[in-house]
Amino acid sequence: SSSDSDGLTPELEKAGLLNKTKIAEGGRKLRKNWNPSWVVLVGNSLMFFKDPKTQNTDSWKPGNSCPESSVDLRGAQLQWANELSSKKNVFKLRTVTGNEFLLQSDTESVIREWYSTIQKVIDKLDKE
Ligand code: I3P
Repeated sequence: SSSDSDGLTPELEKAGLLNKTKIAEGGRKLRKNWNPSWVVLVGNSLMFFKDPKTQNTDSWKPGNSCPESSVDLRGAQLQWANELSSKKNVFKLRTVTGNEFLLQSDTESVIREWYSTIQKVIDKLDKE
């Protein structure tokens, strides 16, 4: 990997485009607002960036890559949640702070890989 496991630079585990909506903030239900999001899993954090295709080019440059939001995966919970959406291939991510997100891909293999990669990080953190 690019970080060479130096113990200081978090490992880039995975990155890709998913559909995302936040459905709760601190346990309070929110109205869904699905949007494509560039999702990056680095170390213990899942970071959400604007879809590079829909934003202006200036805001997607190296060094100008501040995430829209970031989720700490320590203590987080994942579950398949097809009952929570009319879309297929949906899972729910719940943080310890009671923020809930749905993540979705039309491609089943894509969403399965994300689920298992995030679950592995959560499991690793649970053992620490
Ligand atoms: C919502 C929108 C969402 C839909 C949600 C609707 O309507 O159509 O896409 O979620 O369904 O309420 P609005 O734009 O008026 O807020 P899914 O696409 O995940 O089904 P829901 O209320 O049953 O969650």
